Amino acid sequence: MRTIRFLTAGESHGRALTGVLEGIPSGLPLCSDDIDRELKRRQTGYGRGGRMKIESDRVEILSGVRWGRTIGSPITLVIENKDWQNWHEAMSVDKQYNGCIEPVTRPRPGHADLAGALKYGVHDIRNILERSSARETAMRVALGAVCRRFLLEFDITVGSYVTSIGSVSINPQAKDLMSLFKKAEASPVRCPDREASKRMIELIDRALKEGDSLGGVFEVFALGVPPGLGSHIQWDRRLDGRLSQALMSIQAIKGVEVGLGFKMAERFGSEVMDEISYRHAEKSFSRKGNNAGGIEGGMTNGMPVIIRAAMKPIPTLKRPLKSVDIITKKSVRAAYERSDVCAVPAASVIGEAMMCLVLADAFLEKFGGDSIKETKQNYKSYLKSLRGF
Ligand code: EPS
Repeated sequence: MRTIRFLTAGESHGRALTGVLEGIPSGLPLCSDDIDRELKRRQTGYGRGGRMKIESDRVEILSGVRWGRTIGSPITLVIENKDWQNWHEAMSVDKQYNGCIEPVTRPRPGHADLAGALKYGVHDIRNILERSSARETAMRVALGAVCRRFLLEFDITVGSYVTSIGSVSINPQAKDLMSLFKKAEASPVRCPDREASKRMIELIDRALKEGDSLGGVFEVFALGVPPGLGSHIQWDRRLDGRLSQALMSIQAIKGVEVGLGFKMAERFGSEVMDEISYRHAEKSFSRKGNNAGGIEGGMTNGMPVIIRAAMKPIPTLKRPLKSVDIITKKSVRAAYERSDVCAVPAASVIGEAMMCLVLADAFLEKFGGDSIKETKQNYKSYLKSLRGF
């Protein structure tokens, strides 16, 4: 990331999650409702465990905003963990509580547990799992919501929908991404197809009954993105690479595709390239299809940006898999603490947040500006130059 930088901090059962976001220009209207709305979207979704009944995430803005507008300084956000009241001794920073809770010694296959314990030299896996937990994504969504608010000033909107959970999948053909999004917003599993939603819910119920878990696939899109974000000139400037990294960094994501993705590799070139035409009336180039997912040569091409991500099933299983106790070295079953059965609907909202963070960064890289007014002037002049191209 270049113009936008951010860090998150906080443990899953610690006192709070904290985030610092730097690079948002001054003058952007921003209030906690803009962020809380997104936090709420992340918390809904069929298949979550008991924790979501405890948490009702709300943000507090600690810096970077004055009288409802950003002032250009780092924006600090805090989300308190309500579950902290049950964990304040077990997760205390104070050494007097040392040993007040049994250490976690049975690593879960597929989780960060064992690799983290080996790497950080700890014999209590809690020191690893507390930070590797997807609880951290609440803060990513909060930071992404600030970027979403920024993108809105430029009529860029970001949405998502779930296309599969376990073996139940849909192949959305609709060209109107916004209508898919609206339907997904009304579905408990964020799937635009009502029939498939029902089957997904049934499958989640089955997994719950069997002490198992499920993954799935979701698509994130951005509308209104101008051509020219990202660049072909260097590997780390390519927007598809930057978006892929951002999506892949979400806990449990194992695959990312841009546009037609892997399917493109199965076809002839003549079948998959999006042919170019020119609309004289509007003085703009256009495409019939969007197999490229809005990105060519690492740059946006003016079509909707579409990226797809695959989430593996959650590794915390009620019917635990075989593992080894890291102290006794004896064969055991992995540890189980309350967990989600399926978090794909939530992951799609997190995917939107990551898309917002990357697009805001690429947008500011291209148009600059220390105030929203300045960024808007720069943007307007670029759009004018495109019409005169
Ligand atoms: C998570 C395990 C569960 C999830 C948690 C992520 O938490 P707990 O162990 O406290 O029951 O609910 O997700 C969240 C708390 C959240 O806000 O998304 C894990 O191990 O990754």
